[in-house]
Amino acid sequence: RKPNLAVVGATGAVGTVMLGILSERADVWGEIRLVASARSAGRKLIVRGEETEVVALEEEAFDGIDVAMFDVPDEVSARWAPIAAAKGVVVVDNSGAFRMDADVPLVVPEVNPHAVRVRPRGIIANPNCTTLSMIVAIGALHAEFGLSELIVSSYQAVSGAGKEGVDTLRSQLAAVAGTELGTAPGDVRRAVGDTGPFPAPMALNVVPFAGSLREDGWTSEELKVRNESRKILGLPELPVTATCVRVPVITTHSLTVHARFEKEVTVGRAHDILRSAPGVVLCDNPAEGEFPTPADAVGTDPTWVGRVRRSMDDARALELFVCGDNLRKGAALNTAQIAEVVAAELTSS
Ligand code: 11C
Repeated sequence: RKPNLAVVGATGAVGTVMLGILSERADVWGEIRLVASARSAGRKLIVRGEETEVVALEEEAFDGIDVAMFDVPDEVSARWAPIAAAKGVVVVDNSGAFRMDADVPLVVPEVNPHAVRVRPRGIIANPNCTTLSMIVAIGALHAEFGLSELIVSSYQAVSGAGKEGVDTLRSQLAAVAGTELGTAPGDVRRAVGDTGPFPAPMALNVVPFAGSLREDGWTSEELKVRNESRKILGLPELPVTATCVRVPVITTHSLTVHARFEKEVTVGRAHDILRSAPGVVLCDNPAEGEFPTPADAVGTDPTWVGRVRRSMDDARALELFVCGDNLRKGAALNTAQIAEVVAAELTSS
């Protein structure tokens, strides 16, 4: 029989994208049960073309379920994922609650699909969207050249901060549209007023801070990029430096990447690798104005890569620009891909 799936957090920003993805992809599921907070229970949502009633998150919601995807805040996953796992459900969790747990694999199916099989807690973690927006391309280059250092800067979309982030940018853009704001210190800040979930205005601005402040001036987001990249690539000592910046883009994270390798690199070979890597699209012809941008990549599945250059002072280093939809590959799509690997395993066993 086909395994039964629960989507926990079905009404949220990522959950909504998930229902679309489950409706588009090859259908490997028996029942799809939609689960959300008691407040959303009773709502009817469409998945696979069928109206489906949302049930409340309680222990019975996992009865008869084989695989559960969690797209909920960290504290909700921390509480409920172990409850589901204790009932024999394989949990694929998109929160930060378990990613660095040594007994929880952190999986990107194009990079480390084998890791899915070793899950002593019955939980598999999905990486943070910033890591996911670059790691498929980096993993492909690592397999060929052997990665020895990563230095990245992110250009993160406001939907990474959820619906509140999107609403904040939209209302700020409305406040500045058609004005001459952005020409005097503080004029944008005064005009937009409340900065919502961000520490500074997002309209007509870039903000060098995402997540929360941690030790020595690093942000949680920067530490996630470092720790998660190391775990996914299986390189626990890899030097990784990230600077995470929020930009006025609705959806699709971008990153500039300086990647240093064990072997000498050429742009031609890097192009060949990226062109043939599953999940990657090479878009690199700057003479014709061809490079990825969030406005073009949004709503698509692959990691888009362009502006590939060999570093001028280092024959072992590449510079790249990557874009990935933070709600699709950065969240819902990768979770769905992991769940499909589990479904194939359950179906064949
Ligand atoms: C952001 N990357 O753009 C974050 C959102 O660890 O899953 C996702 C946070 C996480 O703000």
